[in-house]
Amino acid sequence: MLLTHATLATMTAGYGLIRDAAVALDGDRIAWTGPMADLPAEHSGQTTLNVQGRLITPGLIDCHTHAVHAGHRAAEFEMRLQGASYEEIARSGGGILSTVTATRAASEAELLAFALTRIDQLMASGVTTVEVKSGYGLTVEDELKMLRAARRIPDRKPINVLTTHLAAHAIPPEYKGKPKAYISEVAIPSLRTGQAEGLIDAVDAFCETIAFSTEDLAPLFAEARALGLPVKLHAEQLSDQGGAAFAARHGALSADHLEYLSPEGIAAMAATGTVAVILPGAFYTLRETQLPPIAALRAAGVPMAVATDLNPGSSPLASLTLAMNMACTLFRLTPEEALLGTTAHAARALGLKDRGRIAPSLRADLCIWDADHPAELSYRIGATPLHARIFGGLLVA
Ligand code: DI6
Ligand code: FE
Repeated sequence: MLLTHATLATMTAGYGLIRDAAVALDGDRIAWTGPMADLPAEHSGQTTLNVQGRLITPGLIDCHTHAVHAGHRAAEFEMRLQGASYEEIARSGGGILSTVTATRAASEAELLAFALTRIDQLMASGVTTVEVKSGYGLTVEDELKMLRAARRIPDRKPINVLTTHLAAHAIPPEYKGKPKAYISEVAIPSLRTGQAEGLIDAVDAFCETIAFSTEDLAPLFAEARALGLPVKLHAEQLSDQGGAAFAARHGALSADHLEYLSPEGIAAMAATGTVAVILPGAFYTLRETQLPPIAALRAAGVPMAVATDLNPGSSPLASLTLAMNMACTLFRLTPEEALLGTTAHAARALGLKDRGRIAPSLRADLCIWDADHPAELSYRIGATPLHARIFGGLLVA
């Protein structure tokens, strides 16, 4: 296929904007891109789609979601509106643990069906690659069930899925007060089995007073590295636990949330090239007031990604373009940073080198937007100006 008359945001250097551009595809790869005037003759005979000046960007990448889970937590939303905090709800056995109860009761097929609705919503905002975490099973079998459900999503929808093992998300009631035993008896065994079954792309954990300390997590991250799996971490979301620096010491792909990130954490991330994944949906939902240190991350040259954190508790947000809007308005990212955050930098947060930009040999995952400038994607609130997606070289709408 040959796409012509496009406004192209290649995301190769900033927006990498090219007007009157063409993109030639070869199977599921990009073969050529540049100004139409420079189109090599070999591509001019291909099946042509004239996009009539519309904006084309790389397919968006949502690099942090909990899209596989059962149930919802609208009752907690009401409790928070009456003054209860996220931590209070978690400590009284609600929060993540209420989703654990619902997820344990669901079958793999049910979890897949629940996820597909959410995946449809993400795709409608332009997502072509999504990361999905486990973390609501908290037994070996239930964690594997979540990962298997996530891995089945691409059989049903035109989207790429990367799966992250997040057994260290919360301490289940049967291990209350025994985080180290939970890590050695559930988290590590589920990691080993999941890796043996080829179900895991990365390992994540929740480092927080209501979850795990860096000391609890050290054996899990050591095991991940022994298995050759990259790590990432929910760090400094509600308090500064030194999580980002701990993650960076383990060569983490990303540290995520980061509202309470310290200067030392920023320096550690900058030194290892760890991506800062910012999650404005959780900030918004929890009415957090501590802003992540965006200006300092920018000054230190830490790449920033933006994701939905789609989950039933702290971020029931299923639009990646709305996450971009929130990142700009709440956190003062520029629209260019927001789009880099859902393309090139999101790919990096997942360790992917074959997508997130428009350039020869990369995957032909693209979005065609009813927009003429990329800033429009962040500027609109809850609008989905998506015209069509191209997934693996095929027009999938
Ligand atoms: N931080 C979050 O924002 C999500 N997980 C985490 O560690 C919330 C998950 C939930 O509340 O269900
Ligand atoms: Fe999360």
